Amino acid sequence: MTSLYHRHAGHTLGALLCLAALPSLANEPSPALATSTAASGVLPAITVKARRIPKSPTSSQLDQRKGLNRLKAGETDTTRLIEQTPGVSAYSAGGLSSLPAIHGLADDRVRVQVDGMDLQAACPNHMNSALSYIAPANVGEIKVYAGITPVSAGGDSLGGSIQVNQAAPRFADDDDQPLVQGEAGFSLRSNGRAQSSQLSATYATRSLSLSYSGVTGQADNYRAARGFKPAQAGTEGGRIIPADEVASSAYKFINQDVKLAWQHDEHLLELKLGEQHVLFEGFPNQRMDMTGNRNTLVNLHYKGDFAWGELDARAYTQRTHHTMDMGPDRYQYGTGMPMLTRASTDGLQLTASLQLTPQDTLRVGSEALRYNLYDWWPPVGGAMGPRAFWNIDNGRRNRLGAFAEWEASWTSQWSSELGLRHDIVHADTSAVQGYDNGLQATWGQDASAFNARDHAHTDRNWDFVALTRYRQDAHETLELAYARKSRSPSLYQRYPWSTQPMAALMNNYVGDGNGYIGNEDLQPEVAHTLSASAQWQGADQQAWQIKLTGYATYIQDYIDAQRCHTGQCSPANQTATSGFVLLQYVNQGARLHGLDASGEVELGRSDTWGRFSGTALLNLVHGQNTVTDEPLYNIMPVNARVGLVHRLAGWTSTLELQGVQGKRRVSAVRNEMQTGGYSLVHVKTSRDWGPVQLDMGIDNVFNRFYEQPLGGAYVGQGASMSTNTIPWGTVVPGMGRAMKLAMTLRY
Ligand SMILES: [Cu+2]
Repeated sequence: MTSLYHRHAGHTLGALLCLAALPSLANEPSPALATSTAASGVLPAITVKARRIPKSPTSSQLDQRKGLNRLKAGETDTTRLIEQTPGVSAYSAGGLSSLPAIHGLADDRVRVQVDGMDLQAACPNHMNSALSYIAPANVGEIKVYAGITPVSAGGDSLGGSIQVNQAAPRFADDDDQPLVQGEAGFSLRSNGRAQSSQLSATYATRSLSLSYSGVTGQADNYRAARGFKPAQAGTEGGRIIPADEVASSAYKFINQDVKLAWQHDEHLLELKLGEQHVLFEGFPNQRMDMTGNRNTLVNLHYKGDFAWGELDARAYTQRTHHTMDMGPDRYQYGTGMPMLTRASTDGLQLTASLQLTPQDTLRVGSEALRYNLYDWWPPVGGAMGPRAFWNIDNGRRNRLGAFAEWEASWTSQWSSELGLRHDIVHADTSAVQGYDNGLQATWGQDASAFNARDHAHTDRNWDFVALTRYRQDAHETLELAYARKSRSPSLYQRYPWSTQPMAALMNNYVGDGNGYIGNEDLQPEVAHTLSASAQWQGADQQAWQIKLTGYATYIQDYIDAQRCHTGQCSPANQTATSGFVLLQYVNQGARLHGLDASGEVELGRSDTWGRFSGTALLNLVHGQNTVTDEPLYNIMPVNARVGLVHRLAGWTSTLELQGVQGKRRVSAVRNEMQTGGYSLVHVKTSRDWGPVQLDMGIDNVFNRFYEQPLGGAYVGQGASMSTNTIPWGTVVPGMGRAMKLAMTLRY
């Protein structure tokens, strides 16, 4: 019997039927349980009615069957893999690390788990975001909960959850013949001369599996479709940067992973070791670049099936050393401007799923997370010395959470989910200092004011989810849900303390070029979301399907920003209607509502011409600050994609039209820039011969110029260290035409 985790075999049907009766969270049979039960050769004698409840319309899963391999080809930014998932958009950042947004809530407001680990950025600009730690080549599966997130996948987050996992370990079918598998591939992109390559190998017996994978990639700065700023040198006496070149957008990285897995009967134990080294990553919407990031991960995971249910346990640890400085396209000021971050994350998770009755599943779990951050800027002389500037010294943000989730299947049509979760989030930090506390007006006063107060904060957050699902028949599923979700402020919202403009400018993770100052009095954000979804599909799922989700969220104490009016902030800063400004985080309120629609329809099929289908995706989101009555910052305007897909003899070809409305609703407090509407055409084709996969494509076929609505302010070259020494008013443009080629060999 084929063992494991990568294949559903037909003769595990008995086990699958049993599982199908258990309305598991994702409503998908667990291959682990299925195959290991079958592998033991004895199918349990359980009499149940197979009652398969369809997947929730608000969750999306991307895997090999859904064309993940084609999306991955040539991509180096994992967030971009989910850009076509309903409800998802992405803040632009560096070439490896866009920040995901779900229903207008981005970054820290989305819970991101990489291989089950809660990772977070350790940088005042969020350069090393959670998803930047896994290269697309290593991704085996992505699950996105848009909006309503079960409490087991939530906690300390508002917008939704993204779970990205490597491929499950593979084992040999029998003892005599070990499994030897591997993959090698490369990709090229014309724009920015990007290239990447990957290599992976697995050796496995029936019970042991050992894998290695390495991915490396690099790119030069990319080009927009036309000039968008004057051609001039970026650094003192440096080369002239052409008018269409997006400075500080190059990157270079190496990721390596080793995985060891052991299986015995219904038990699986996995140990993953990962090391990521980013040698350089430019950030055109930040005032500095990442000049190095070393990240080490150790991830131990156990999963077992017992008579009473399933147990899942995980322990992991992460160490990050991050350095920022002025990249080659910026002023060096004679000394550069080093900024260092060191962070550690340690996590423990334990979840048990209990099958109370054939109709009821109870899931209980607990999680502990310890996060520790040091962020300091070594002295460079002048007013920036003789000591180091401590932005956050020994910042701590620890979390302890527990949840219970009950899924019940009432009739063959009605099912429900109820979840309750409690998280205690404790944050604290040590005293700070400026470069020279003797310079009272510049560093000393702000530092003294910060050091005079207590920095410990303990938040007790409650989450609650209630969901009911009605499945009319195989063709129609309706879902109605309410969720209350809470999130405590991050360290970078609470603790950055300096109102000195340069220091404040360094604390910015939204890419708008402004400076930000923390606020110790912030309260946790609490979101109330009402969501209604429907999914309809034809008898043959390939014939057609439509998914619709409408939602409304009200967020109490939403953390927005107000103009800084204390310390060194000038009176002019409070009234400026253009230019970059200094802001301070503040609790206000927000209301968001929107609609995601997606669908697929078969247009025609013939033996000679193959199969034609059409795909469509539409996202609408509207966000308003309820205190200032202003639009929220960085809300994606109405956007749609329409695709024509052709499949014939192993070829899959796509012609796609992407349309985005202009961004007219902007946040005045941030002097957010408007962007114009645009439409782009992309084509690609992929041929899968089994052992060989070939991908070719052209993005932005007609080389249209466009401003990215979530691209942020262009501050990628020149004298980026002071507030308005670089021109305000330029949005980071999207990439001009790019030809792509990727080839993957599997053995
Ligand atoms: Cu950084």
